[in-house]
Amino acid sequence: MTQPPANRRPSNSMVIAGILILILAIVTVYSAFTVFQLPDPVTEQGERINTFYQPVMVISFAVFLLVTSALIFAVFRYQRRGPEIPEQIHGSSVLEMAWTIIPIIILVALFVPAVALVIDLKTPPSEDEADIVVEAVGHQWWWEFIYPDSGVRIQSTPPNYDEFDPPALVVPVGQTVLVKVRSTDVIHSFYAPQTLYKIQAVPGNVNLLHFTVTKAGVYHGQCYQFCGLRHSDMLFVLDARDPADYERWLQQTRQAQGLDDGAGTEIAVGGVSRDGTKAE
Ligand SMILES: [Cu+2]
Repeated sequence: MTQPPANRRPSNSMVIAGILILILAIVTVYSAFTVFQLPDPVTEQGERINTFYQPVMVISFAVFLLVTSALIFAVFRYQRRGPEIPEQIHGSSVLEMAWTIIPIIILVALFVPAVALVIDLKTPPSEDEADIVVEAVGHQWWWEFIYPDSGVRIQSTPPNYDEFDPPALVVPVGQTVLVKVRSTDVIHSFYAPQTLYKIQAVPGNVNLLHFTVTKAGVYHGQCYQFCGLRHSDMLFVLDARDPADYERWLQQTRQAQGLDDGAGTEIAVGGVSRDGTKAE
């Protein structure tokens, strides 16, 4: 079964290698454009994360494709066909420099923007700088939202799971929201996938998360840390509205919760007035 040396047609094994590499390339490219895409970001921070993620994914997939293709090629091309020992090569300065320097360049090029992004995400605005401050409190097993400026509380008691309507974290579009995430019992994780940034709710700790929603809409959210029997019921929605709509909702909710005097005047609990300015 030895191949004649002057055979111009590729050997069967090289045809198989070529087919495998082609399948690998198709699957890799298809995956990159589909299952490896992030949810559509709806916050400024999420858009920044996605902008960074795309080149990281392209580089990762290119390296994966290159290395795996080379491996498949080597397995088929250099399989043992006879008793003879192939040419023995001990080291190549050019190759070794290349596979050292190129990864260093790639890693440094990714490290710098990654650090800048992480610093940005990990540097929340102060409560005065933020337009809206909300507390997200994890309970076994529901989320409670508290608007400390106005006293509004959403889902302050355990929900009726038989007719469960996920509590809404209502926020205005285009304004900086500071979420103070905490827990009253075990560790939970606060995440609306389209923000692309999750944070844990840890008992005894307040973790800060900030975002500015860019597109009005109602977005799915849930607990992402297994926290007990009804973990899967720990749903919420991020309801992002135009600022005027948000103010209307806040006013109506204050009235419904008996926090407003009903006469349309500013109330002593302080907080957000009807025109959106913050009372100090
Ligand atoms: Cu949970």
